[in-house]
Amino acid sequence: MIDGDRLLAGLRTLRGFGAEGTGVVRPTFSDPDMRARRWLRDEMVAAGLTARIDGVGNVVGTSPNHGPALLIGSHSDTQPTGGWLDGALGVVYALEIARALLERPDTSHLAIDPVAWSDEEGTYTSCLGSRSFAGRLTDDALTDRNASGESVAEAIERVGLAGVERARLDPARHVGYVEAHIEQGPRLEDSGDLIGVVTSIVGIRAVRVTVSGEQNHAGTTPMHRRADAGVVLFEFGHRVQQRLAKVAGPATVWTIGRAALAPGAESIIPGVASCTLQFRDPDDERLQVMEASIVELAAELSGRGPCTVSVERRRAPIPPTVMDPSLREHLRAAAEAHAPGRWAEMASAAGHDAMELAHVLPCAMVFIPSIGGVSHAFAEDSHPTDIVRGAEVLADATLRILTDGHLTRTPAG
Ligand code: HGY
Ligand code: MN
Ligand code: MN
Repeated sequence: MIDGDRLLAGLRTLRGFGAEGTGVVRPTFSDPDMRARRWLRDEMVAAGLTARIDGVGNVVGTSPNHGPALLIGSHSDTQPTGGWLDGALGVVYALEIARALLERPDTSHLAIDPVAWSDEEGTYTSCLGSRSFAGRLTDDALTDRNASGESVAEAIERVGLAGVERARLDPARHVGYVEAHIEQGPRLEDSGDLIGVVTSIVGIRAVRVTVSGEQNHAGTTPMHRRADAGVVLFEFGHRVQQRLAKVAGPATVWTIGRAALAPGAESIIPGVASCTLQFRDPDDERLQVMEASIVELAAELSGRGPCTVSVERRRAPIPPTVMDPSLREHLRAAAEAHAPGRWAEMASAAGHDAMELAHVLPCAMVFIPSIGGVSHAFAEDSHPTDIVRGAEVLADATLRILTDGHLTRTPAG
């Protein structure tokens, strides 16, 4: 149903915006990101849709056909040093499926609205675009900043989107959202499965741990007179590993992804030290227990001294998200049709825009294998045959969804 060569060519073109070696550097609102969004908008128009970049950077395509319409997409921004398929795969699938169905006389009446979300990766604030589209973006998020201190609002101004209307879900038109994504893990490749039908997306919590001590001279300050924030942060990092391992389940993960010592000079005892600590699990109660044990450890270290240790949430907790059963049924049928006996149902250990959209719309996701299970790295890759097959599965499921006589709006949550 889809044009595999055109699909792969589109992915390679999108890769070109911010390409570095085999990877991509296309953080939200960067020059390559905005050039990519303009290219996607123009491609959607060339495919016969209307399309625009909205007030938070979403590229939203609208079919010329009346609803019911299926939203298909993913994000086109990347991690600071990202892979070429994370997000991009689902965006180019959406473009290809919208184009292919409009080209065929027997499907040209169906409504597919493709979308490229803004800042799923959280360069400024995670899932910025899908939160906005779902009506879940609060004004305080516009003050969130990227690593160089620019706020969302300042970035929107800088790229010329200030005052541009933000696109919103049309409940009378949109009946569901489906997203294809690389698995970003080793599960499919290890099992030899070619397609993953997502059952749920893990819950995600993230805190910032800040240790406050006393900045002083690294030579003249006797060891017993120090309040070295760095030493306490490293102790926290070591002990939290042990604490969390005790409460972890089979799918629990946690990561200290960023740490800083201030002022960060070789001959100065750090007065302040901080790190991010992100943790994920399919079970929200376990996430609650994990957060409580992190706070408890911080309190113990503070009580012992000589530094104080504080824990603050970096963002509102994201609960586990269950995918819509009826949309999933169509994905299962399409997977069996294109990868008979070689597909699996699985939870997503990565976060996705569907976490936000599932509050207002039935959502479902489909995965293709990642080579070596690698992602969020320049080495991220998938086999071209797997890429094309994934698009065929999503196109087939799209047809099943839009021709399913029982299609009704049953927004989850
Ligand atoms: O971190 C995640 O799970 C997503 O790739 N942003
Ligand atoms: Mn990602
Ligand atoms: Mn992603």
